[in-house]
Amino acid sequence: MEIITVDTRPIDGQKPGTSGLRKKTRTFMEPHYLENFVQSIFDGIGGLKDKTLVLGGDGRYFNDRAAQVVLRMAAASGAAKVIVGQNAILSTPAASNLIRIREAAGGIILSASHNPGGPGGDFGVKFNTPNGGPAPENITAKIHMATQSCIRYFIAESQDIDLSAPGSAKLGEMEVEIVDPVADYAAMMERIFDFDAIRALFAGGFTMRFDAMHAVTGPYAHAILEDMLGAAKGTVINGTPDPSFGDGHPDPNPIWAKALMDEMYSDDGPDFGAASDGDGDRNMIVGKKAYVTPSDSVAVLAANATLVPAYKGGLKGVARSMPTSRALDRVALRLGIDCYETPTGWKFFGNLLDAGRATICGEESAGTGSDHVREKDGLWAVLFWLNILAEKKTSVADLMTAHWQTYGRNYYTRHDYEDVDAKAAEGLISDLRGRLASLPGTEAGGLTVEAADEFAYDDPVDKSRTEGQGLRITLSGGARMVFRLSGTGTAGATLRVYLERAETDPDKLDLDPQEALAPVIAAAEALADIKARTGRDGPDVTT
Ligand code: VG1
Ligand code: CO
Repeated sequence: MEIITVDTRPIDGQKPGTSGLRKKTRTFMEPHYLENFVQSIFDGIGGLKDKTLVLGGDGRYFNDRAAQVVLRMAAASGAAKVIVGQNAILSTPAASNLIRIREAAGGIILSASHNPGGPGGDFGVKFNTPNGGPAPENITAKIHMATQSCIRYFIAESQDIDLSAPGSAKLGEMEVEIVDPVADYAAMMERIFDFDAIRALFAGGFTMRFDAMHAVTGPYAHAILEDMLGAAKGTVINGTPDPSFGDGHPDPNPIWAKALMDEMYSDDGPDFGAASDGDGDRNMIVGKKAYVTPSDSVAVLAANATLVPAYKGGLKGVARSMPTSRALDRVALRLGIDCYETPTGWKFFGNLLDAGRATICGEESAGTGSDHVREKDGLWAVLFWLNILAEKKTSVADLMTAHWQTYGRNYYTRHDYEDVDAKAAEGLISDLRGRLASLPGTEAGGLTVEAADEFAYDDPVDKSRTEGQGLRITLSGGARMVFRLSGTGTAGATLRVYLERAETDPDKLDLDPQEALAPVIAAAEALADIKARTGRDGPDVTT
């Protein structure tokens, strides 16, 4: 095997965002683009010599080509071994699990997650550390620094490695171990949940639809839900990963999973519906005519955790990202455990999970997970719900009603303004930021501002501080709004406006969220002048 040193030049903008580096697929396919970034990962972590790496991706367009490049570069950098999913496929939580159980030095996940794929779509690369979690800020900063001085990369000259079947191959000195992407993950799920109880649920006639959205969870869901748990064939739809995700948008929310929503809201729909995203770390939960907002979902999981074998001893603590609703805080208060508030992005939960301070974590963006891996985990959340329903023998709608009666309800919605002119979006944020200090005591849309600040996070474990994590404004009546710009987009800017209001009146727990939140929505418009600044009449996506 010959190792070639390729001269290159630093490429601007290779700065990992909320979750890895995401760019247009055609950008990643430009000469040296992928190679520069991969070399910078290796350099940023102090080289690969004699290390073991995990490699896989969500199967999107260019996944297969990029995987061969990473293999050749890992061999050239002296890695001892790369453990790669068959056909270079691994869901994000499955990759996290493999890194942990194989004690690898880290992993590379080829995915732009919920972003559309295909030649005209997006591609992404993220690096996970030995704990199985997304690289924290201090490491992504080192990787970014390495991209700025990247003037050469190393790559082995070789034929493609055949990844189509489990087995072992050699690339020079380096071993390539090709593994079934599903097996270890499915075994872990079986250890966490009461599969017998869920099997009995399905055997009793319980019906379900799982929409894999043509993305990575198809093989996992077929194997676990249909083969292991006995759900009827056809429970899993869109279950064959497609490089272009069926030309869809693999983001499990009521807009992009509309076909599933329509089925769940029809009169003869199934008892339970769920969906996952491109790389399998997000989940959408919907009962018969009962959509569960992700912020409520994580609260329900925490409140009922002891019904699940792996959590029967109780939770050490819980954590949510700052824009996630405070429904989880209510549950934590009652359980007498800590509830941590972190910046957006799973990397901020890693220290809390490693230190045993939190067991369950969640984000409003349909991400939920626990200390079983160090990523959010879509199918895990779905199985958690099934385990609860099997134990409680109740419907999703009734479970939600009972939950709100006990804890109160945090009405919640997120309004996204996508592909907004970047200057206009930044102008909106910086102008509002400038006015934060003067807002308390003033009126907005009939509500009074109680507090306003820009969120900064002091990590209680490693004491690092992360600033600039979103503008938050609390208002009278338990209302809150948060403004931040997305860190995962690849075109223009996406403005996210998160709106919330607490309700404890038992007669007012059954309203439509958009109506219940109308005063908060009006206050947000009054404070930030969203329509005029974005030039939009309303949000592109409402979740
Ligand atoms: C979004 C979500 C965030 C999530 C991130 C990665 O980030 O808001 O909660 O952790 O995507 O999820 P942003 O910066 O666009 O708001 V995934 O499933 O796309 O890796
Ligand atoms: Co994802």
